[in-house]
Amino acid sequence: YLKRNELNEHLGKDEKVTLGFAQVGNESAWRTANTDSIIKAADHENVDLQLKNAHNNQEKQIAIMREFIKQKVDVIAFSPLVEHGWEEVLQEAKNAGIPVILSDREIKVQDNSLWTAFIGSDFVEEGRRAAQWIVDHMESSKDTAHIIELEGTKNSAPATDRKLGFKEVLENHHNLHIIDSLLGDFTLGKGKEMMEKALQQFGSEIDIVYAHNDDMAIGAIEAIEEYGLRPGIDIKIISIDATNKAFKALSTGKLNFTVECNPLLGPQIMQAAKELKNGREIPMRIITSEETFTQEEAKKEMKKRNY
Ligand code: GYE
Repeated sequence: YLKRNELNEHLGKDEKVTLGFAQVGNESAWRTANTDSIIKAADHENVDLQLKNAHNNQEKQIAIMREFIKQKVDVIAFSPLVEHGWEEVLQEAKNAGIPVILSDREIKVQDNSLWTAFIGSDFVEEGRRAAQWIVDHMESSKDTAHIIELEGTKNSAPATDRKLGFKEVLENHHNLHIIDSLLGDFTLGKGKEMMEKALQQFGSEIDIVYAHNDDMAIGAIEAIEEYGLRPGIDIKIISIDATNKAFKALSTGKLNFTVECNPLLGPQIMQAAKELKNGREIPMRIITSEETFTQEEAKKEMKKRNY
């Protein structure tokens, strides 16, 4: 009888892949949808998935990757907490002959042969889109607007790039000022806490909140309501992700705009893992296409959005 490999070859089928996935944490609704997508896609694609969570701790994430290397998984994928500090563990994976996929967040390393592919979004573009909405919705181009920025995890690719893209557009509009940038860590709780702080300091001087994700925007909405102002009216709010809770807030007029960031990366990750396991080349950067949503558009799309 034929052994499994031979049988696969005989049938023209690929070998089963073992994928070690080091998820970054549970910080947001986006992340929950992302994790679900990975689990479902692995199941659907018959991938042997080892999924571990680093709870937003880089050391933990590195330790998880080392475990995967020890286990000799076929492919490692991870969503890097921050951009720097991965050289050592990636070199270990490379020495062990294990290809590494960057899931949703990019990294900064000298040697780009340390990773194989990135699957995710263009965060700089997301930041630009958020700022463009403000530019397009200012009553007069001479009106000044005071903006509070709620930033995601410090030194993470989405926080750095969403800030960059936003600032790039603002540079041509000197009437739009970021009066403070506060670290909200991509969580609802921290977003709320930082918004409370901003309100204490600036009160109704604040015209706009730019949140790097929906969860922090929802936190800001709560803080603004408790402060006695109307979110979406007295203070405009824009965010990134376009999750179901953002659609709800848009439909009730409490959020003004959200820029989509697609968390459903599971199918592409499984596809890439299979290709790598079977010795085929894959593109280095796979960027997902995305939309933006106004209050009217959110009302129409809400039912279709199940994360
Ligand atoms: O936008 C945010 C999450 O890395 C794209 O991380 C991801 C971001 C996402 O916590 O909600």
